[in-house]
Amino acid sequence: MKIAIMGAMVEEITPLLEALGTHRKTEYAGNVYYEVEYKGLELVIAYSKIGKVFSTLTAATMIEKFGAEKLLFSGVAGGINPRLKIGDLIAATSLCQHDVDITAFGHPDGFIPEGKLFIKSDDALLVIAKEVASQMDKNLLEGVIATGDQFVADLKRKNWIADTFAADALEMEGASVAVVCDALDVPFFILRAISDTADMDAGFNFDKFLESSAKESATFIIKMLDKLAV
Ligand code: 4EZ
Repeated sequence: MKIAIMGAMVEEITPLLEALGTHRKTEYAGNVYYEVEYKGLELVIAYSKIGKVFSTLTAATMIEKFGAEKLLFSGVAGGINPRLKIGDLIAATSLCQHDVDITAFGHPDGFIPEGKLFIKSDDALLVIAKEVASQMDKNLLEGVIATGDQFVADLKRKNWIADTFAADALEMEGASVAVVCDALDVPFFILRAISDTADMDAGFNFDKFLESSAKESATFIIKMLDKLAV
């Protein structure tokens, strides 16, 4: 089984590479892809760079060039749901693009004709995540993740995204990865640990908690690999 694990920033994949050991490096299309064998699983790991465009390229490359049959995303996010504190984990049940706006033509926010407003994550991977959470005695919130090409550090924008999409967290890559995986029929799972709460302190908190929250997410992903390996 070949599994892709991606992040957006180098900080999001470094704890994975450190834990998983020696890897083969391939440079392709402006990114570095690391191939590792772990407990009989063939893994391809990469960070895309930030945002929907770069994450689309990386997800598609992992599937089309490297042959990934499942895709796991590990990273950090801004929390919306008040139950999410910094360091807490959220697994996306579905994802949407909060910055898509062709409402001038009567379409709802986030909707593109012939696309889907919300893309659902793979149920089997969510089941595995719940098993891992209970084994680790960790809280794992499941909910909607809203994606857009904006670092949200503004209460008005955050509340608009919360109200419009009933979103629990927001970030900049999940929905674009979901579009790729959905189109190519690859089961996917998007995990994020909260680094900030998308308010006026977001920039400061993001810098402060990026590393520790990225590690929370990566540690959880490795436990999921342990389950996928058996
Ligand atoms: C994007 N990622 C942040 C990239 C920040 C700084 C150089 C996650 C994220 C996020 N995205 C954490 N907090 C966020 C927020 N408040 N808004 C958007 O996936 C790059």
